Amino acid sequence: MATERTYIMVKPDGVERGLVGEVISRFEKRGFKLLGLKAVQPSRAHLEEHYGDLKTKAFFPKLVDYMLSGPVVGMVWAGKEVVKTGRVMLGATNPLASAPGTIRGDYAIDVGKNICHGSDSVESAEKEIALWFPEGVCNYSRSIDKLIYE
Ligand code: RTP
Repeated sequence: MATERTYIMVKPDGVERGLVGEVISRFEKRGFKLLGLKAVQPSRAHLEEHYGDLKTKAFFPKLVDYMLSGPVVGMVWAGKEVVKTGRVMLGATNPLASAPGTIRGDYAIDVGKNICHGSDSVESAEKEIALWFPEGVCNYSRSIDKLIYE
């Protein structure tokens, strides 16, 4: 059975605020497996492709400018239902609607500075992984999985 993967990205505000370790730590401690990790300063064209579905939204130019304001840290995590669970761990898009205990609910206030991104479906996760990690990511087995999965 193929393991589900998701693309999680700490946005420029999260990087500058020193929250990269916090985001990694939460996914690690939950039991998900890290397959890829890198800091990048993406181009405008790259971001416009990543957020292609949002091109017609009024906030699109502001979103791209915000994402261009500094480096981002992209990561690929794997595990059971990691796409859906990853979104739950991030919290609602608008931080003020995010539950305490989620990343956005604990660390953010405004929607335009919401710290992190998480793929919203298995299909978009695979597209985003191909876009952000064209060189590919790791694949390995872990002995600790027997302590995490029944
Ligand atoms: P993401 O892709 O970053 O995980 O966010 P999402 O699916 O929860 O939300 P989406 O609707 O795809 O929006 C992408 C990002 O655009 C910014 N945004 N600004 N009204 C606004 O000003 C507004 N709405 C959304 C946020 O940074 C959001 O994460």
